[in-house]
Amino acid sequence: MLANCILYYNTAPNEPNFFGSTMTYSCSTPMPSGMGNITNAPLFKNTNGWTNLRLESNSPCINAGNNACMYASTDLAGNPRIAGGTVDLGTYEFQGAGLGGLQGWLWGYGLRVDGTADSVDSDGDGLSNLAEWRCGTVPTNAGSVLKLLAPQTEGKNVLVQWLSVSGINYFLERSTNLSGAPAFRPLATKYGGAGMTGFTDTNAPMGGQIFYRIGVEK
Ligand SMILES: [Ca+2]
Ligand SMILES: [Ca+2]
Repeated sequence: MLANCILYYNTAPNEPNFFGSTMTYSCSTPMPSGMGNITNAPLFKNTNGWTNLRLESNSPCINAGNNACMYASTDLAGNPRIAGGTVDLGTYEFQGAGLGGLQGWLWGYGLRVDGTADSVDSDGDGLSNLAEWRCGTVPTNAGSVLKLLAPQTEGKNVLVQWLSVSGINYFLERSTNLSGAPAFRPLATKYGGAGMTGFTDTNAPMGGQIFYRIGVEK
C-alpha cells in the first residue's frame, strides 16, 4: 500500500506509473483506486534532468497528504516532514518560503494551495475558504465565521451583533423591503473591532419586518 507518494513521468508500453497497486493520498495518472489521490502534474522544480524534485509553490501535492501515513519526522532533505499543518506528497516537504497572500494563508492552515481548496468549505460553517480569507476568520474552525447573531430588541432599539476580527472593516445595512431599489441601505461603514461588534439601531422602524446584513469592506 502506497501513501503520500508521487508516481509520475514513467514510461512503459503499458501502465507506466503503476500496475495494480492500491494507493491513497498519492499523485499519479491514470487515477488510482483509493482515497485522496490526484492526477494533476506534481509540478516539480525541475523535470529537465530531474535535478530538483522539490515542489513548486503552486504544486497540487502541497498539503495533499495524510498525516496518519507518515513514517519519518523529516523529509529527504532533513527538513520537517510536516510544514503548514499537513504532509505533502513526495520526498520533499514544501517549507513555505515565498508563499504569500491567499496561498500562504491556505498553506498555514494545512490546506491545498493550487486553487482546489479556494471554493471548498473545509470546516462546514457555510463560508468557503476564500470567503474566510477575506473575512479574516479561521477556515478550519466552524466557530470562527462571519455571521449575524440573533438581534435583540431594547425598547425601540435593535442591537445587532456579530463575531468580528481585528483589522477587518465591516459594513452593516438594513432593509425593510427586500424588493426595494436598493433593497438595503447603509447603517454603518468601516465599522468593527476585535471579538464582538455590536451596533445599536436607534432608528429601527416600528412594525413590519427588518432585515440586517453585514459584509467586509473591499
Ligand atoms: Ca468555512
Ligand atoms: Ca471558519
